[in-house]
Amino acid sequence: MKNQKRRSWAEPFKIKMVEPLKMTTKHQRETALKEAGFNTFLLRSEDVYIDLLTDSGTNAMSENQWAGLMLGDEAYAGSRNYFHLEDAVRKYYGYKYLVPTHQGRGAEHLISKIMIKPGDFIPGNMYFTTTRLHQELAGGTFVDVIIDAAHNPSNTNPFKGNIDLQKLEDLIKKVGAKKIPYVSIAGTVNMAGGQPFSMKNLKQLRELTNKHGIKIVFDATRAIENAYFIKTRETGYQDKNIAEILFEMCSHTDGATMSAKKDLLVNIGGFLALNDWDAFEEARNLVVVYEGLHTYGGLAGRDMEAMARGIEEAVMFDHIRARIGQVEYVGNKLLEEDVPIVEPIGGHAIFLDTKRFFPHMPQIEFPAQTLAAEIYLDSGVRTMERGIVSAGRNKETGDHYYPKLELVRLTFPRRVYTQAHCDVATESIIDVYERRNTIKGLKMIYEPKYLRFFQARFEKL
Ligand code: P71
Repeated sequence: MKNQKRRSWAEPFKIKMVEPLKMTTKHQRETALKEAGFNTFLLRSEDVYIDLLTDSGTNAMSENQWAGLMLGDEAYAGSRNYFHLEDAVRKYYGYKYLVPTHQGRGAEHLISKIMIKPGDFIPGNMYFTTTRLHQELAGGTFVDVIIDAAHNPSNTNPFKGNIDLQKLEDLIKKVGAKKIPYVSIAGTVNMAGGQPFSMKNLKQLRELTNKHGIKIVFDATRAIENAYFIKTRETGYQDKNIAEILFEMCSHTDGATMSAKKDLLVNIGGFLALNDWDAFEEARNLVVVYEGLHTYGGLAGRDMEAMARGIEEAVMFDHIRARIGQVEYVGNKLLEEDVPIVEPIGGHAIFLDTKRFFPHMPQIEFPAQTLAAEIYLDSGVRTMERGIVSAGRNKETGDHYYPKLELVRLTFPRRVYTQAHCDVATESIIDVYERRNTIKGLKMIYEPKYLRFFQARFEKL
């Protein structure tokens, strides 16, 4: 080792303010977990030591963003922060028109209402819960056209977020282009394990959709993370910077929905961005019904300022390398101990492959829900189920969807936790893995109608 010179990189920031964490005992965690019905969404954050539930809205803002909060222009109409945000979205994402929304699902609601007619089909690179629900509520049917590799956790294709163009062509043939208002494509596909699509695939998708007059709506929530993978994995992009790649990606699409709570380093916010004037006009009109006036969309002026400043920081290479580097650090440590995870390691999270973790447990005993509960009990680390509970039920048959992927997600808030926190979380998972054969599944005792994973309750079998 002596001759091997190791050169590490570290985060491009230092810590100025700290938030104390409560350390709990195993007995306290047992009580908390029972009260929460074995659902990590129902735990009190106070009872959590390291919170890897989500990277959504959990970011640490910079001093520049906090300073921006003080410059909030809280006028009801025409806030200057709206115009700053509009400039930033035009500069980095390249879309012409902006409608702010309180978060991503606000934008999904608007675009679904505007573009989907009952009986339509909306193909996408794997579903996301809120996106699909809004498509269904508008009368549409989501169709998964992601490549098959995405459903296989050990397939190491570097672009598992790609769309299978043949699947899309087959759908067009079957239902007709008129019934497909748009293709919904997401950056670093969340439910596939944070897997990116390639620029090549996006360009091919553009060609195919142009031929049929079908639009592309980009879920740009984690587009910047996708851009990082294009830079580091796709030939021809090594020398381009993240901002250039982001801009090019968006240029191949017609509009975007955005949950700024991820890439854009804020705690709340989102937007719908469009190039088409007519669609924009309708969105600007609808937003006043559901969110707020079209120059604030449910946000405070200060929130829009933090978002505008967040965009500038989010496209910095040093930032995104450290962000994804932290996820890779944990993933590689788990791989060294043979803990089954989705590969390649994704952008925002590590996904434990519960079908391989608990080969003895049938899917109807909720293996991912069980594992998330067990990890919390072991160390106070909170993770999230992304399996049969999240998948919900088929609205026609009423049966559970049985997704191929039964995963537990360890999601990393941006700029929040240190390498030592990462070590604690990793070691806990390795411990649980070592005693995996002694762990029993769960049964569901309460099931809400919509997005059931948020509030469902369970009991130990
Ligand atoms: C995540 C979230 C937040 C979440 C949402 C639903 C269930 C559990 C957790 C939100 C996303 C997302 C993508 C790709 C749209 C939204 C909705 N993700 N697209 O991963 O990942 O945005 O939460 O701001 O409404 O924990 P919103």
